[in-house]
Amino acid sequence: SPEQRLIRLAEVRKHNGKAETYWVYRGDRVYDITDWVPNHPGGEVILRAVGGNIDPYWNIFSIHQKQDVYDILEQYFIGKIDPQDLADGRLPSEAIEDPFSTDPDRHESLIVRSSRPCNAETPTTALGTYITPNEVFYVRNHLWVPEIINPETHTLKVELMDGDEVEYTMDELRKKFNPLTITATLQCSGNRRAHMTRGSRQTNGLQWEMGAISNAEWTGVRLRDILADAGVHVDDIPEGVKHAQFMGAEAYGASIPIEKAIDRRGDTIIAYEMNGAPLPRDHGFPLRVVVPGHVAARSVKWLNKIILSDEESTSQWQRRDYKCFGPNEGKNPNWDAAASIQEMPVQSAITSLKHVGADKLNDSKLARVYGLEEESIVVEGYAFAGGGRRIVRVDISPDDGRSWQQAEILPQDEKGSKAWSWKQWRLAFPVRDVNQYFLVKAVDESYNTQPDSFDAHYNFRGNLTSGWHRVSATGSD
Ligand code: MTE
Ligand code: MO
Repeated sequence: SPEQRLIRLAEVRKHNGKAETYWVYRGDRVYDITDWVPNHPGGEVILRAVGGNIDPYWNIFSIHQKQDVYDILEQYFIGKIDPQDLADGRLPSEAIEDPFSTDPDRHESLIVRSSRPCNAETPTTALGTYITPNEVFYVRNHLWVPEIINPETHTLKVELMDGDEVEYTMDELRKKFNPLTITATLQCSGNRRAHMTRGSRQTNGLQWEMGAISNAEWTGVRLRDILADAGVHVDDIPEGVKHAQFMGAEAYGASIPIEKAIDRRGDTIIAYEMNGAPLPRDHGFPLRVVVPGHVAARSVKWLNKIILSDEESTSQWQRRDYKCFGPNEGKNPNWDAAASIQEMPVQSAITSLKHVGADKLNDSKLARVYGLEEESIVVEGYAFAGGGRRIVRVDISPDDGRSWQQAEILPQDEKGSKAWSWKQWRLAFPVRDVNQYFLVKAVDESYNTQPDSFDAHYNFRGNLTSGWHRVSATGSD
């Protein structure tokens, strides 16, 4: 019986990604998972682990650390590691091939929150620019950047409900479909999480300040057109087709409701260019989906497969994260019951305070732009709303909420069917009207606005932080 069978480590190693049958071990138990591989929800990334220990991978892909997954694995149990291979009764610790070694170089001004995987904010000065230059666009990677993908051979597969697959080369995508350029802001659901932590209490996750958001012009082809070409009746979607799932080459995955995928004015595109250049490696080279107005987690990078399905993506980033909870819900909430984040709520932040002293009124550009007549502070920032809802008003208080004024929203030439991009705004206050704290809150065209306290929308994951941004008149927040 398998419980009695002893297997040498060297034997396990032979059943690696190049073999015909695939083995892994977890603890001292060995499994032949050959039959499971085609069913693995995360795709072929599982082949990285075969021939060795699964634990280091499950530490990275933590969705596996639960009973149902252990139960599946147990079905493939074939024997135990031979005690001869144990040192001091323990398995030798196994170094896995460093998947981050081929990550690209990055611009030195990015504010790095974690380096492996790379998570880096746009520097605050660049948040004042309408179009974020590619090299300072924030980077949010859950895993490694897939090794340089050859755009000549890269393909996009579309799997239909009946299991049929249609495949497109990069060349076909460019030639067969009309290109579309949209200006769209991407924002991580964790943007401003550090503000929630400071304004309420500890939250789990990367402690982003206000730079997990950036804006770019994306060029690609409409997902709607690709689906139509693949044989989907985009104007009369069958009842059972509910979600478009996206898979990235490194094993990340997410999905959006089918309505967003096929909406002619929804502008969901399969992009190959960012600000007129091929997508940089960090941002999905050679292909990513851009789902404007939705949380950036759905804009899957290094896209290689789209699956139409009656259910959401089974990835941990759809099912176990990028969800929000009540202030009281602790660290073991009912994940399945919570809705996946899709469209973003209203957001705004103060990105700069510029002091114009009385001595500079005659010779500073700021003083001329604003027609300043006395010592003043110029406040600048961004505002953004999801779902293509336009920002219609930005309210600024120079005195911690006692009085308010409306900022000037800068007009911008934005491309796309709806308001997919952030707005830059600014306003000047005479120093004598300023009292301790500046506040900002924005309003979208549906008159949605932002909560005034972090406690009110506290959630232990610190997702969708959108409380009024409060900044000390001396610059700290
Ligand atoms: N796509 C893949 N393949 N892998 C990822 O880790 N991260 C997602 C999304 N798409 C991710 C991905 C998240 S959470 C965010 S916020 C955005 O990409 C970040 O996009 P950016 O790095 O281009 O700013
Ligand atoms: Mo994100």
